[in-house]
Amino acid sequence: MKKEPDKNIKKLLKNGRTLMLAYDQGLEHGPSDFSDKNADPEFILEIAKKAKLSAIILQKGIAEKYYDKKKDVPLIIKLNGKTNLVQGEPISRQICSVQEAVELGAVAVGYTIYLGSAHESEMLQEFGKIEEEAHKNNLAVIAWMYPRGGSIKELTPNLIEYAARVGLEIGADFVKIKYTGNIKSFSKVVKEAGKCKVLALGGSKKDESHLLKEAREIMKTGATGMAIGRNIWQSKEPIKIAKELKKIIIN
Ligand code: FBP
Repeated sequence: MKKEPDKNIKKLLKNGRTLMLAYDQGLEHGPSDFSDKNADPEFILEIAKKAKLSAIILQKGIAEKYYDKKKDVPLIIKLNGKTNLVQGEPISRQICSVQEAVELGAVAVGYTIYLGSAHESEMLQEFGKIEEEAHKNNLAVIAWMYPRGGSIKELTPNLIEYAARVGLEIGADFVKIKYTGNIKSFSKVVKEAGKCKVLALGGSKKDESHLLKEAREIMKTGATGMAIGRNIWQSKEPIKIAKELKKIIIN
């Protein structure tokens, strides 16, 4: 039975494209990412609203206390997460239910899979259950596909292609994945993902002209957009850079 996540997928797209703002780094990296300003979730929600971004990605705690579905941009709830305090093979387990995401007003849920980790099978299995439940509830599903762990020696374009393909195989509507660094190889990533839409992630703060150049390249590959955080909200002028990115990605 094909359910109706399509309606919610459409809410994330304009001209078939999207620019999502990620703000789950407080869990993933801790306060080292933050300044006095951007440690405040209200500051981030304002950026998303003023730049009219496609969606905001939050963990449930921030959503519960700060997100207002009547005023804010569409919500994506990250269902798993971990700190960077634990060593060893990466694993990120579910810490929020699909039902909670529905109640918070989410249009989509996100889940990170560390492909290649010794714990890969646990994350794939958990994702499978989440994907089924989310789609039954008409939510879109975004897979953060991050090849990581002892068996991953180097994040090559072939590996990124593989990760994108896994996203299609396991039922994700979108995969969030690292840009390979050139149009030719990322076009292959997009091709492998088929009808699963490809979002490029941002990474740590980079020079803004380089970021915009990458965005232009990414959008030449058939990718659907970007889901980025620090490169917007760590900028001295977050709304300006968000609007510039939006112009390139969405028009
Ligand atoms: P950034 O654009 O700031 O890199 O955010 C994207 C993101 O996937 C976040 O959703 C997540 O918190 C973070 O990157 C994970 O980063 P890491 O690469 O350190 O695991």
